[in-house]
Amino acid sequence: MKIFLATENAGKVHEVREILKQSFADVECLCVADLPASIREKYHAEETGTTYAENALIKARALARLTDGFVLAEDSGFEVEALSRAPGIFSARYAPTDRERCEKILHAIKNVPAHQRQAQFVACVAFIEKRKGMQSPPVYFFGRRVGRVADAIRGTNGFGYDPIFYPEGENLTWGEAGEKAKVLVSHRGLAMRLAIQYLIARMSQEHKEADSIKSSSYSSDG
Ligand code: ITT
Repeated sequence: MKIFLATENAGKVHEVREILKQSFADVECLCVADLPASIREKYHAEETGTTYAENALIKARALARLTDGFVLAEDSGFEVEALSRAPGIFSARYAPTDRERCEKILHAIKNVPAHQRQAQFVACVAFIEKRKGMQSPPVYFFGRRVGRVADAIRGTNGFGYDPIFYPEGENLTWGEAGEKAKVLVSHRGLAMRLAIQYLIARMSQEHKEADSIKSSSYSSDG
């Protein structure tokens, strides 16, 4: 089975592939970077939405314009309570690099005490199917993981804000804990697991439809 993933973020690609591998033995997950250059250069997804869902759909549609099949896109963000849930949908654009983004958050809440440093990661996965040039309506899946902001950058695993995030109940940041502790239970992992359940149901429906077409053509033959 082939799934197209509308993202240019290598960290997301890695995690989504890990999650898909847990459910499908034969999945091939192609992201924007895997497409031939002549197609890749036509991928433009300007994130002008005001919600995660709008941005996820913009990305999914941008890729579905260039290919047929199952297309997934994901928009996510880091929301810090003490910053009125900023940076939120602007998480990727909050500062130029991952490290600078983490430092900017730490600086912005440097005087906020530990018990008021709540934060959460949020993800929205959009799924569309493109067949014979037609895009299906989108289906959305959401995931959220609550926790708190660390006092300093801790660990080098993961990407983005992972080194400053302690998921609730844990005493290692995602930067320290490593991939196994994060991937399936993260905001992305939770949203993707819902998307996978939907995909499995969708594929089984497709097989049934194909079988019923086969058996009706046998009966009209015979
Ligand atoms: P695409 O749009 O190409 O998918 P992006 O990085 O721009 O890549 P988003 O617009 O969804 O993706 O921005 C999400 C940002 O939120 C991401 O760049 C990180 O800074 C942060 N983020 C999301 N999920 C994260 C995670 O699991 N760990 C750390 N930071 C994360």
